[in-house]
Amino acid sequence: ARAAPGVQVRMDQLGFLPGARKLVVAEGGAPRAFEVEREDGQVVLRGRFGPAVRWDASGTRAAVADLSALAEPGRYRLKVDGHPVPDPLVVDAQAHAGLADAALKAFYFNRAGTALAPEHAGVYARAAGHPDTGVEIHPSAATPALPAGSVVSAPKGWYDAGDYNKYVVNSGISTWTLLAAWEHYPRFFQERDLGIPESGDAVPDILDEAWWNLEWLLAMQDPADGGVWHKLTTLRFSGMVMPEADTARRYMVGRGTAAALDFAAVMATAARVYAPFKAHFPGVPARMRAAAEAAWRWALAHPDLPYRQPEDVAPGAYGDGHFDDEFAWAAAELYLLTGEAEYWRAFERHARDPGVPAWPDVGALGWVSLAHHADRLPDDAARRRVAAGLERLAARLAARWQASPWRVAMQPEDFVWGSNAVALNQALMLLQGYRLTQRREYLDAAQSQLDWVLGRNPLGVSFVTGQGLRTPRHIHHRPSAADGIADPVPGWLSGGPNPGQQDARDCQGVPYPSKRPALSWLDHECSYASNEVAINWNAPLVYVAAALQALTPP
Ligand code: G3I
Ligand code: 9MR
Repeated sequence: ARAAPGVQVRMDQLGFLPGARKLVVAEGGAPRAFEVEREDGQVVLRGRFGPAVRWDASGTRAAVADLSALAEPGRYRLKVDGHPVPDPLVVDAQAHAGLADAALKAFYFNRAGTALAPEHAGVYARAAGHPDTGVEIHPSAATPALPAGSVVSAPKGWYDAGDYNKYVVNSGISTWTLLAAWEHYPRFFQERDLGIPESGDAVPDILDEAWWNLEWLLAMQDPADGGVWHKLTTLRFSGMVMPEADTARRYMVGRGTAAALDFAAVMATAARVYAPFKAHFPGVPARMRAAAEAAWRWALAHPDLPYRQPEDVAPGAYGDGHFDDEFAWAAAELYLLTGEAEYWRAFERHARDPGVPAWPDVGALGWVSLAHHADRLPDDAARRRVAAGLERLAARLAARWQASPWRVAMQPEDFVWGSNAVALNQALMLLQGYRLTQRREYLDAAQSQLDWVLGRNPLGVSFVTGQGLRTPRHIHHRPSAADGIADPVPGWLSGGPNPGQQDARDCQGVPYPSKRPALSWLDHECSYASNEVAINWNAPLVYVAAALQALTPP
């Protein structure tokens, strides 16, 4: 949004909560003064921009203005050095509520093994695909009890991303993040109505949605020995077709330590979270506890078994060779569920200081659960250690935010495949710092991270389909590409800028605009490395949108 010649003003395109820290960024030039006008032309706020500072990740200069004094809901006009900014400035008491709903509804749109009805999916209604009732055991997953070629059933679950496969490792962190959102902000989610088939039943929609995936996850465990299959997949990626048109044979591929422990962690979390709803969910929590314990025992017997992608399997490896973080996470959740000292000792043995979570790095998830249930920890020393670990991380991220020309904790090296989710998982960890200390700067920094993905970035794009003024149109998402509808399926977070450009060969003739970390994004279907969507990226979007809506003081 251009203001003065050469100056672009970037801000959160969904608007600000009345009580939020409200930062906007002007890029290019050296803007000085701003004013904010009401729709009737009356000036309600005047102020000055900070200095214009160059940022390596974008190669441009940015200046920040703080409009936090603007607390009255409404639509305003921002002027920079007298020039009106085209985008409206919005203050809205529900600024992030619809975003949280849409981001959660996206999971419904990615349900496998079911038709989406028009009353729930609107124009995105579609036929069922991938029943997954006859899944073949691949040689990489064979055991004496289930040799290669035998057939098992594992229906439901969410498609991982823009592809149609189902991967335990990535599903684990995604499901946990939704369950954590519920545990931390129950009042927010209790009131939401997503318009999914289960809406209106005795259970909050977020738990109904997560249940769809948990049922599948349960079926990914080999009942014979507690081992967990790494993934359920075709041997090659399908074309860009609708689910029902992808009829290639599906396989259980691999077994490994990461899948078993991620599974154990999520099942232990679910046993805890769903316990109050056990009348509604058959066999909970006993079934999940047993599944978690069996997977844990399997992992103890196979403590260092990385997933290795077989030669004849192309899709998503989600391979990871370091298991301390998975052990720490599973141990933490199993400790909270059972209170058994064995699990606490395992947590202490494996836990490293928490970092920003990602699918290969899940240690922090255990810390977050422990902090939320601090009353269940063995003693005060344990409580202090957990709180201090989370606070140190929040302080580190807040310092980066404070020092950044864009007021964002993202560093040039954070621009990896799925960088928008890095930004949101940074926010998730800042929010843990805020929940522990009530230090306002942690909340403000988390807000900035959400602002970043919603438009306060050098591309001026709000990266969530259908949420904002300039949003992705051509995500790498098979249903969005194949359904014949111009608008992509709504509520999906695009992966975001990624200078790795690992899709360059598939995007020949569609050049990326830039190699700069924060600019390397392509709104084209070919760009799975910058414009795909994924459940593990949408989950922290749900969490952060709900958290800011719930935690920001009025
Ligand atoms: O582990 C190395 C690290 O040691 C190194 O410092 C770093 C430098 O770039 O790279 C790290 O590996 C990266 C790996 O993710 C782990 O973070 C790779 O470069 C990077 O290419 C890899 O990207 C993953 C991508 O699949 C390719 O495997 C993404 O994280 C992951 O989100 C993405 O997931 C795909 C699934 O495979 C298939 N379904 C869609 C989904 C989303 O695109
Ligand atoms: O569609 C696939 C996407 O989900 C993955 O993230 C990506 C990387 O593993 O691969 C995509 O599939 C492409 C394949 O890797 C190469 N040929 C083109 C495929 C689809 O455009």
